[in-house]
Amino acid sequence: DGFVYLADYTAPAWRIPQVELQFELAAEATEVVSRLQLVPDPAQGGEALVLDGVDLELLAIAVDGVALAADRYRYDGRQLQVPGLDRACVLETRVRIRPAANTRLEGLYRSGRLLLTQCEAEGFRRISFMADRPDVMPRWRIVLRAARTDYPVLLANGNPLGTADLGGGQHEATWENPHPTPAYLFAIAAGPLERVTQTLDTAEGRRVELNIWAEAADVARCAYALGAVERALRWDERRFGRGYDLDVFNVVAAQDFTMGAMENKGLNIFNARYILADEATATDADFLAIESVVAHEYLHNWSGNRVTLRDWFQLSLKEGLTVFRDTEFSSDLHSRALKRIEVVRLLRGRQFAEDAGALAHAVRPDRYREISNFYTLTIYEKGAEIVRVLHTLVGDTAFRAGMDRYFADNDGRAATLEEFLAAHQAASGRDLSQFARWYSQAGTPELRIREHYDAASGDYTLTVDQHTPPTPGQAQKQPLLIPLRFALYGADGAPVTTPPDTGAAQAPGLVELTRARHVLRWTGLTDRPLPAFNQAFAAPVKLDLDYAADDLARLARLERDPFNRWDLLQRLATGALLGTLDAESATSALSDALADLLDDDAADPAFVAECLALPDFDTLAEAVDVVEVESLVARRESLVERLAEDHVERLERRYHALAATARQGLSGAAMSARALRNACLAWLTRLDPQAALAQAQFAAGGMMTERLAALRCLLHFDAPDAAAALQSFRDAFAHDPLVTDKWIGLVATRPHPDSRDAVLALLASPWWKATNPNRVRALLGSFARGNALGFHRRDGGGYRLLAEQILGLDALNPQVAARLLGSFESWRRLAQPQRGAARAALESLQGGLVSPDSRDLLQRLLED
Ligand code: B3K
Ligand code: ZN
Repeated sequence: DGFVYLADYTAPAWRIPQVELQFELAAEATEVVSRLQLVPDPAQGGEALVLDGVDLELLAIAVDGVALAADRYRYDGRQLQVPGLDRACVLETRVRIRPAANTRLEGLYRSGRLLLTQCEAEGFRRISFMADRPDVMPRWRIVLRAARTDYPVLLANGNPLGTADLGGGQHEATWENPHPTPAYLFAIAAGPLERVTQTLDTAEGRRVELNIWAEAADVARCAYALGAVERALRWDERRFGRGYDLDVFNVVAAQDFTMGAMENKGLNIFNARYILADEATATDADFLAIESVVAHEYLHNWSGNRVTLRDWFQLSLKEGLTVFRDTEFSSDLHSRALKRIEVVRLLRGRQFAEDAGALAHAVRPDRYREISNFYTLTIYEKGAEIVRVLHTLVGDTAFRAGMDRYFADNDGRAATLEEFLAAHQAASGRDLSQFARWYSQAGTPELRIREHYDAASGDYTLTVDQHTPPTPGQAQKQPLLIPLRFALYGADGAPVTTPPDTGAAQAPGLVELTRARHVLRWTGLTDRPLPAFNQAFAAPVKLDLDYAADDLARLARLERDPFNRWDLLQRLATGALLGTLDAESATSALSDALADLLDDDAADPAFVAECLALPDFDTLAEAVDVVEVESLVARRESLVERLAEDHVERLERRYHALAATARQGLSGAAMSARALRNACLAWLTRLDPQAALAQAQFAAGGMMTERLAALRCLLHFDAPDAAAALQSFRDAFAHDPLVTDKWIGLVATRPHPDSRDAVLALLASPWWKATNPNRVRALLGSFARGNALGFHRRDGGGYRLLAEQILGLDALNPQVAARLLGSFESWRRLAQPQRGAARAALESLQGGLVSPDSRDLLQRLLED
């Protein structure tokens, strides 16, 4: 049936303790000589040798130095079989591969003047023969040879051993990676690279050279990323006691890269957008994203590389854990509350939708057809939330002890989620068997909470019911172990400190839900209190509560937890928009709360900006059963307009008052000031047909954060100067692909059905580069994911446009095509006529898609 099943796992029949590779690099044709030390595992019963190798041109093959006759092996373009081997030996092969023709950007490929690799998950098999599975972990020696003028810099995993001139314009570099490392972490990079560099001494006393490499024109924009590497390294020493383990840490920036970045051992390769930054070309959000992605990849060195995965079903063991770690890094360095808001917006807008749509899957799936389709928000973000739940349940000290134990017990090994849980179970003394259901059960749990207060007796109860809706292949769900944080506020506004009688484990303000229903009971309360729940979003759940609008507004003032203050305002807005609260009282309560926030010069301006930003379209769409696209957008627009009208003077005052702080570079205060100014600008522009303020901010030049926000206002509100502004911006940055992606993203997200025409025009222009994943995401990804009115046009024109492009991209870069296809994940919840139009667009792809990636997704999207 084309599936790989978790239950079918068997240990490798052959171990490979050592690999030696020798590359003769050239863009058109590269030759790779491989020497694999092979050792049969007697426990596996003498199975024949089978290695992965996809589309390799096999030039020579020998065992222990003796060439193999043609009848001694079989190679079908996918796998190499060598029957009859039964003892330790060295297999030597020579193959030819074609980097310049590789548009998949998987294996060895060309990006501009560089040669680069991307091997996770199963790309190494496109470079040479290998047991391409994460539980085979050799040590590596890598020799790179190339023409010195074309490829002056030759990088690979591990430590540099030396270089040599080979004469005739050729040179070579030798690298050694002494740590047991699976093939998915293999990497090389070659080309005219320059670097920024820094040397430091680790806490364990190792002298390490940190380098960020880029092409000459870009190297001046690498300094910020270099600083981020150092911060991540120091933070992992402090917070998790984890040191760095090689003499060099190399990072390379690539313009053509399918994902964000890749944590290859000692040689991270990055999408240039997560490295290159200066104030003139990168926004504040870009700087923060760069820091967090750099940290993410660095932190993988322990959670992923030193301790790797037994098989790909364990993917969240490294990804969820590493997202948890990078999120803690950002929270420790900047505002914890703002980071939480950012994460929860992503969860609610995107991961909850994934969990509720056709592509829902468990954080540890039990089968897959194509593993590339499982690099999802569920594996990453929900996986990180589950680690956060564990942290909440056991507390920080036991969590750290559990992590120490996990790293100590599994260093140099390929581990499973069971082993992760076993380490935490041993360190905390807690039984984690019910907790483990979080990994196997898909879908977002819902907590329905109802209160009852009896004024005569002073009895107050909260009845909490948990329920997880069915998902594909999982009709029935078991209760999860959910830590529910809560606080009660009395009539005087002070927290009620008496703990409830719950009949369940609890710490102050925290009850552990284990059953389908829990009742929390207080006695002797003289007034009905106001309850608040899930502070800091401690559990990734949906809450169904029946507050009245003015209770919500009052609670938003009383609540001590900053995340929840923001969330209560989001709840007010959602209630007003979806009609679950009385619209007028919710709107005026929200408006009053925003007035207080805008008047509060002591509050963090970035926090105020987050409160002004109402739930986005995706979040609202996820919260309704049937998505009426136009009416949802229209209701949201009119609420924003009403709120903007209520507060014109306040918005103008804050906009101007923060101007001086906003000029203070990359300080936290300046970033905060720019965040609120740009939020004010967007609201003010919507009320001003001339868009005078936006025009002035655009004309003032300044930092990219300010220019881009102004340009967005001009384009999205159809300002009179929009076309001229776009033209001047386009010309100023025509040489810079990353900034070009930014204006293309703005054009693709202009909130109007006719924005489809602009997308079509760009597809027919020289700006379009189907082989560059960033460009595809900027134009088509932004259109499909960030332009509700354009993508969901009533006539289906948005869906057809995307489907046609997916068809073409599928033959070039399957992972990019499959990603775009995922934009249809919630199509079944669309109202007519969109649902029918989306189905028609999907059905038009049947028979046309060639990659296993897209075919798997299409099948799951259309399955009943
Ligand atoms: N581990 C890589 C993702 C690779 C995905 C390949 N299809 C990036 C990261 O999560 O750090
Ligand atoms: Zn990762």
